[in-house]
Amino acid sequence: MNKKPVRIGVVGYGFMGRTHSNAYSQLDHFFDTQHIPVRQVICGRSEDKVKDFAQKWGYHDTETDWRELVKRDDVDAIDICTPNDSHYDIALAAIENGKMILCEKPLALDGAQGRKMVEAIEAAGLPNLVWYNYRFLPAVTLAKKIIDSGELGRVFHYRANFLQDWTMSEELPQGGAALWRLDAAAAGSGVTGDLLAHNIDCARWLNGDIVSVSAMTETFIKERVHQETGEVQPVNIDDACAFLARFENGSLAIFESTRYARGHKSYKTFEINGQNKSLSWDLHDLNRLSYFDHSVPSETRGWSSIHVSDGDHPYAGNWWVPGLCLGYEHSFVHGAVEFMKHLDNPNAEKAFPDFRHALGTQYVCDAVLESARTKQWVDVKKA
Ligand code: SOE
Repeated sequence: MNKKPVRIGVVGYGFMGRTHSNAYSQLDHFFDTQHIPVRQVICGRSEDKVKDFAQKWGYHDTETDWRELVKRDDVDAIDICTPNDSHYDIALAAIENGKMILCEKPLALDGAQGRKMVEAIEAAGLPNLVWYNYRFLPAVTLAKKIIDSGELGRVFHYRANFLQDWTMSEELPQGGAALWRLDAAAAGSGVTGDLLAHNIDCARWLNGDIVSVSAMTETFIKERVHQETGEVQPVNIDDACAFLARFENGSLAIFESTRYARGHKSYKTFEINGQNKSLSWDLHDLNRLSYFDHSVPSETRGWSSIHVSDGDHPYAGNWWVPGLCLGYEHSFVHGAVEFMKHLDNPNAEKAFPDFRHALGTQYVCDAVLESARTKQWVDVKKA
């Protein structure tokens, strides 16, 4: 097959720079898309680190300034893997230079920024994706297939958690490398934009739009030393957030996220309860989807556990032989695959969140934070 290279310029060589680079390096070995990613340029501020990264991950070239990267003629798409406060500026400059964009989640600091990004990229007609990766795990994609078939019947409930415990120490600084997620200026918000945004993306994909929310948030540790300035500064992120929500389809939801759930590293879950069937999933057992079918005779009825690793399960057949497991990193490969498939066939329905879908998620996050502030139910804007 005559492959069409998509030359990618990645901004950021941290955690996400690695997950995306790994995805680009694996894709063509396991999937047969016509478009294939090429690791063209890696961009980051430290010349030494960016050179090391390029060598390790097979990039053709390096840049130390994203403003130069977005202008390059040998780059077709910009992949934004930097802290949230830079997504807007990099995206707008990339759009001005006619580049496609793959942007880390959340789309922006807030809905106001996100809306401008959507308007600009749609006016330019450039393909775009936001890396909400968990929907590309085979078990989550299988849940989507089952829900879309209508088998669940009327949906009554949706519940989701994302629990961590890594910020419980008062000694942990905020801000700067690796800790920018604790600094509201860089992150926009705490667990709402960082963790609940993942759950909201999956929920809206699986169960439709969320129309209103009622939330509470808490900042347990009120001051921390800023890693860059050395000064003690107020902490302005939400350490924990829980909210109730109503979906457009009439179902009710409860979402919870925290970085203070001792013992939980990344416990991400969802459960959906329909009239006929229920499904539930959690990230710590990511290859399994739990399935309850009320039509089974009562003697043998119960929750069954589907190991989503067979040849005809989503994505699984492209990898190893049936029964062998996939992991976190594969979700990024699958996200990149869906983007390449979209370039192959732009008129087919997209299986990935684009900027507009991610704006809808951002609007839910904004409504959640507003509700926590005002102690009122808040209606969610339509993206
Ligand atoms: C935070 O700890 C974090 O790394 C998020 O930023 C990611 O989006 C999530 O997938 C895992 O947790």
